[in-house]
Amino acid sequence: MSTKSALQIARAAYQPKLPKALRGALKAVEGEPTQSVADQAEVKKLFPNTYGMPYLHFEPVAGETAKASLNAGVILSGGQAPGGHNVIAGLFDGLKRLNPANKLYGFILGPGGLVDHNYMELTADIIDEYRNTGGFDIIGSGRTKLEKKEQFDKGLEILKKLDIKALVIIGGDDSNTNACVLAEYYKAIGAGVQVIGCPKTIDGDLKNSEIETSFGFDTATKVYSEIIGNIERDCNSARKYWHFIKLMGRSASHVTLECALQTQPNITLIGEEVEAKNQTLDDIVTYIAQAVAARAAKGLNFGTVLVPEGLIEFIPAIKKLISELNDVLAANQNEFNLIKMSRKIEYIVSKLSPANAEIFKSLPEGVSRQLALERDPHGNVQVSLIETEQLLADMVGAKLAQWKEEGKYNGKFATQHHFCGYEGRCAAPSNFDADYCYSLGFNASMLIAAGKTGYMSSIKNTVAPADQWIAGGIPITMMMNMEKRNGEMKPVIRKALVELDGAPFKEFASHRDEWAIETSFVYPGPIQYFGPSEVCDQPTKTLKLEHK
Ligand code: FBP
Repeated sequence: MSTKSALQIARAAYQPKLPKALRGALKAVEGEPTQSVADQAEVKKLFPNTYGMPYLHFEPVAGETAKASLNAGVILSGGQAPGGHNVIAGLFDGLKRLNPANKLYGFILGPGGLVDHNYMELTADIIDEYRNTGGFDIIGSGRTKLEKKEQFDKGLEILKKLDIKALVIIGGDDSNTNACVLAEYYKAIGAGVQVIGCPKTIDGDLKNSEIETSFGFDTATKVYSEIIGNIERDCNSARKYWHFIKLMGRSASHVTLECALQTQPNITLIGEEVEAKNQTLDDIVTYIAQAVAARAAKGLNFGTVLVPEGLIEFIPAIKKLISELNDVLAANQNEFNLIKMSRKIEYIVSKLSPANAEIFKSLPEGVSRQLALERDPHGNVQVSLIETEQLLADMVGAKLAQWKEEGKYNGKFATQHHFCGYEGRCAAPSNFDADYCYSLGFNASMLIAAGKTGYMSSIKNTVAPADQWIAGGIPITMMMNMEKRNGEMKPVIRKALVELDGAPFKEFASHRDEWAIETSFVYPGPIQYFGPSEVCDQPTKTLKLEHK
């Protein structure tokens, strides 16, 4: 029996669209020199060889650009995002167009594959199996942080052995920070290896004027919006549950905001707003309970609440606690590692300031464990493991029970909980992501051919049809600032959070009071891969509102 679905077979034949500039011979046109988004002096000092490089874009020229052959390597880094396979397919096709003798090697299971010399050659047969498919399974992904000179040198050994002259790192803000550090180091020692980044993450928080969106955001938000729409329709049919739906997005609330714009739920929490308004957990619970009570007064004992995964980190009091926890853990790492598991929490409480110790002790055990003990290799709190949706539903239930006793509320409140996260990260890429990713990868090969290093592949004008997209590159140092990590100031790419004066948030804010009380649900349905363009080729509402 075939191991492929009918859609997979039909989808394999899809030919992603490319911008005009990438279809034939091209030339690189350089723009103005750049500066980092903040802390210019510090970032410049740390990146003397790759700081301040100019923007560039490609323009079509007549003829063909033949190039001497070269080998390249590719790494998939961090969380999966739909379209990663197409970045690799675009990179492969671009390299082959430059010179059919070019070879592409994939490092297995993320940056660790480079350090551990775990790799495979990606041949045409392998690439063809993965065109237009979701997932990162072609070579796997991982979260190993590249930060030590020994790792860079170990990596260089295998790059030299395979005669690899360029490495493409496909990742989010942390992984592209790695790419930039690696580019700087290889340039400083004259290693002869270029490093190019590609903007990946479903979270949508790796963007700026030159990177309009990170890949995977389009597909993931469409998958989640389909699920939310289905839940809304069930909710509006049975009329007996409030559904609390947590959405992935480690820090920024872009995923939640986009899904809200697509599905018009009753309540949507946006972490960035919670922080700006200095809200407490109780403020959030009261806000939800008020909407539940207002709908109950109209006989509507059902509804939907969208909760961004990173909410907890935006609540100012908890943010302060996490920041002190980070310092405590960094300063006492050796002692902390020697302490028995059962005594770790007690140890942390003893080191915290009295105010933070009180907040820490007041949190449910699962949440305090997550904040203190279970971090990813970049030191991030693993918010996907914190059950915020359950926590909020329980707290809203308790508040409503209290209001009932006080005669302020007389409805029914039964809840269901959902987490839309992993189910969206490996979906078959939408047409937008299939085209965008292929272009990002193809464009990366052109940046390699142009001799660039420390650049991120950039495809702009993405609300226009693909042939009008603008291909080029931006220096990664441009996106950097200094932030505290593990107790030390480090250069990192600044995350793009939801802007409260940006068009997507304003659009949402202008409707939310009505959505809270009325039932204004929209049911987007599943991603369509074949059919009329207005159904199949729509970019996200966020992208359209940001680039009207
Ligand atoms: P990236 O930033 O690496 O793209 O990953 C994003 C993400 O999907 C977050 O939304 C989520 O919090 C996290 O990965 C989950 O991590 P893991 O896959 O390690 O459980």
